[in-house]
Amino acid sequence: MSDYNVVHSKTPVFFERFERKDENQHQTHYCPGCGHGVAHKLIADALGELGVQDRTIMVSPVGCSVFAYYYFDTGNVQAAHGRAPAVATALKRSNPGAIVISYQGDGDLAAIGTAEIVHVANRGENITVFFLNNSIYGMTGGQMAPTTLIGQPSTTSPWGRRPNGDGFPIKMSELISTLEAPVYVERVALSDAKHILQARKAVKKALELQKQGAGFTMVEILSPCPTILKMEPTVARHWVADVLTKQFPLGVYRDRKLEFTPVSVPQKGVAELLGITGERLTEEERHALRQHTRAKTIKVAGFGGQGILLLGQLIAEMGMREHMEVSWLPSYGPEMRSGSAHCHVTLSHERIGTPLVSRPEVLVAMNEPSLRKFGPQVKGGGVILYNGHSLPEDVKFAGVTVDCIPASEIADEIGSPKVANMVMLGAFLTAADCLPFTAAQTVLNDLVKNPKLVEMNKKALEAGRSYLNSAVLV
Ligand SMILES: Cc1ncc(C[n+]2csc(CCOP(=O)(O)OP(=O)(O)O)c2C)c(N)n1
Ligand code: SF4
Repeated sequence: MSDYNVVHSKTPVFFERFERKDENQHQTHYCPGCGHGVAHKLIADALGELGVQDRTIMVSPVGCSVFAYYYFDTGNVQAAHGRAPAVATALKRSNPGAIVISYQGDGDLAAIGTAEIVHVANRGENITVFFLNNSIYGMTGGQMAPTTLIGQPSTTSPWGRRPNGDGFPIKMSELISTLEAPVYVERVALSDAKHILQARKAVKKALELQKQGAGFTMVEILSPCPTILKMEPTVARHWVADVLTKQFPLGVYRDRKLEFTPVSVPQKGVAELLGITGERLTEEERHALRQHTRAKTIKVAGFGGQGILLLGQLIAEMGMREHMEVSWLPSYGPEMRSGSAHCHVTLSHERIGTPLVSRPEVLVAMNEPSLRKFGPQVKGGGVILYNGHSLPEDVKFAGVTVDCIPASEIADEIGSPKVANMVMLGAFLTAADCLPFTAAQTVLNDLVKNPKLVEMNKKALEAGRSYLNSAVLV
């Protein structure tokens, strides 16, 4: 009988079950013997020991570890390939109290993301980067990485990497530690128990330094990828120890105090920084003020030069002044004039999750192509406002209200084709009934500086409203 108990327990920093494929919720998606799983465990243990799980945000990359968010019960953000350090910068600056981790593979960090990592390190952002160097692109099946060794075959260098043409392996820890700002850079290896213990210490130290606000920290972790290297897991580990560490020597490359104060962000909110705070309202007051507004998702579309984006901006501005949550997302082609342009606008009484409006409740279509393109996306019960006397003969929409307003003609009569968007705004406010008409007049007074234009715009606004009202009466 043994005189000790073996206790297998999982740190609570990992989810109890990994909510991925039904039958595999007790295990990760990593191959047997992969270093990612070990690295995850070291990070999770350190977060638990430092008591920072609840304020940690993990930025996972594109690569085999793209699913890190299935495992870490922390904040999680998935970044575009190579962009994790830039995303981590934004997260840290907007949440200075958070522990922010950028977790990246060697393809992610040292190829497509070279610019991001260099500049983030150079600015001394107070984040921690865990850089998994397995010498190859794992997820995509074994292409040459910037870290691939001389002579090492890959699917894109089956003859083995040759300096002449392929360049030399990039030593990121050495490169990053030539910069002034980083405070701690160490390279470790997941090759055997002794080295994994050293890696554990390095991981914890980097996070502890971030917790103290010390500055930029990075741990490069040499890691086995048995699948792509076509090795048994134990052989892959030996390979890391015997071969990979020869090219990438282990050790501490930087460990010092920062000689300047790390990036400190003013603790002011964004609105305060932009000088647009206005009065501070309680949620009840805000609620009361929103009584005469209604939430709406809107798409405004047409061609460049028709004031499409401005029309969307004005609607968003009006909503904001009515104490609503708003978003405005433009989309336009490379041409400044006559290319297609559209914008997504959301007016809401709740915080907005995404600025994308793929099923609008209201479509303002300033030309025929945008009517044909976006009309079918309008939600049942929604409204289409079309710039024209009538719909083209072959266009029909079921379950939505269609109002045709010859806005361009009305604008010509007023004196400028440019105010067609204001005619449509007048019609929009009447048909969509989500914002008070007076809101538009106030916004125009404040935003349009030329008094002549203000008058013309107001006329156009009124004309749009009257046209729609009279059309409804007829
Ligand atoms: C913009 C973009 N380019 C290329 C890809 C394809 N891609 C996905 S993962 C990857 C490389 C991943 O290698 P690495 O960062 O070393 O991570 P590993 O899979 O080895 O952990 C590439 C090139 C992509 N997803 N997005
Ligand atoms: S391919 Fe390599 S890096 Fe990716 S999960 Fe498998 S062993 Fe790990």
